[in-house]
Amino acid sequence: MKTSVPEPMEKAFSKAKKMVETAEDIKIYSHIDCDGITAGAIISTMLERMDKEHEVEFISLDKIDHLKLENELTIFSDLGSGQATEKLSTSSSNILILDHHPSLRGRDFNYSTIQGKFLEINPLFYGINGSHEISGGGMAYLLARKFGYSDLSWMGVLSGVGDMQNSLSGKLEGLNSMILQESIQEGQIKSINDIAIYGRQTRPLFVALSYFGDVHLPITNNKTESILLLNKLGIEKKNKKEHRKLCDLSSAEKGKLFSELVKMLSREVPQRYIKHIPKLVLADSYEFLNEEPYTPLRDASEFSTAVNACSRNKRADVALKILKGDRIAALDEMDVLSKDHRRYLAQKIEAIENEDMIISMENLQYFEGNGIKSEVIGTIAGMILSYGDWRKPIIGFTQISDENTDIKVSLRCSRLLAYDGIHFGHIIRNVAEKVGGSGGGHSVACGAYLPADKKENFLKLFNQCLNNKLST
Ligand SMILES: [Mn+2]
Repeated sequence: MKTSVPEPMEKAFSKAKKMVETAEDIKIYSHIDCDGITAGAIISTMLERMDKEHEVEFISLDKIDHLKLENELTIFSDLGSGQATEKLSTSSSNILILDHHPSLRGRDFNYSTIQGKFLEINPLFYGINGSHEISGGGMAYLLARKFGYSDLSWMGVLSGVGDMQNSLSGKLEGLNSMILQESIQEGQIKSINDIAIYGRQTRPLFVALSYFGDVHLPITNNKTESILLLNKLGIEKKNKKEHRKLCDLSSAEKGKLFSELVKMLSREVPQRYIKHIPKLVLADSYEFLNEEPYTPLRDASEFSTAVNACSRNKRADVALKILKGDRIAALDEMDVLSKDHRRYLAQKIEAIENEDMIISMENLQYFEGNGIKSEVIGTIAGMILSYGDWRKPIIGFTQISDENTDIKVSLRCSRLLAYDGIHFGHIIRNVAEKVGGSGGGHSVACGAYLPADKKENFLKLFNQCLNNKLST
């Protein structure tokens, strides 16, 4: 079935289009993560093409309450729904929200107290799931599309991947898949059902393999074992001098690798999970055909890491330039930021591993971030998942920022738990709210914000909540 934008939602975007057309001076606040930065790039490109005066600023959620709106039109993108943005309205500034997170304002919200024009477009108002059917960048693209800019669809795909919208099923679904199809039609993307290892274009295959999967295998974090595995399968490690990457493999070679990974996983998990294993080994990947092969921009997943590397270093401006087409100056800067990002992640992970920082409770495992930047606590939780016990989720804690002592929490778990029907995004929201925080997200990747002194309480409740839910 072909997915399309529901009629009432199309109407809302038509209204949004008018708001943009009639405004001469526009400010965009977008979220400072891969999805938000890409959303900002879509809107900025769109406005530039229309010769509209505008400014983009990337912010974290805690900044929103303190904003003063001074422009004729303010666009909140990938944020704004979960905040009391209506309180910011003035008679001289209109507000447009394009978000996909749960909204504080339901359909029956009383808008009469708002002074200027206020339009909030959120997929949840139209029965569309905001965690796997459309991202913040996807929402931005649906607006750009109203102006005929379907060539920006590739960025809608990038933001969906950056937001981990495909994390559970391994493919883009719903409106995400509609946006993907438009991008394929534009000749920008090739979608390939491929082995689900990270680093298709840039990582030597034996390295990429050592990071495979959310269940601990002999090859996990073990490059020697990875090399032995490739030898055993008769897969060449090098093309002449260069290490081969996943994208260099023939389909026969990929087939051999697929069967072997399925076999290895089957030895590690209980019988009833075996039917899910192929879903862990294969996923759709998205290749940007206009980007150079063997660069991090060629593969959507690697591109999104590069954008995150910029945001972690508070250099969203670099990512914005690249997204808007700068492939020279900004690319060198991004390269440096990416190397630094990888080094940072490796150091933190090594520390967690060497110092045995993963603490196990009955139903969960956690680690104290000890200064890990809040922007990457989720990435790190995901990367150390395979060091721990795949039967339990792993939770990382860190302070939000130097100035803000509240806690950011990130959870990652094996997809096998989600196939069992556990939705950690829902659980984390409930538990966080019980201790005076907020949270949400996907079933296998989610997070929360907690008051500074609520960590112990949160852990206790979370652990209790999982009693009898996890398999043994
Ligand atoms: Mn988002």
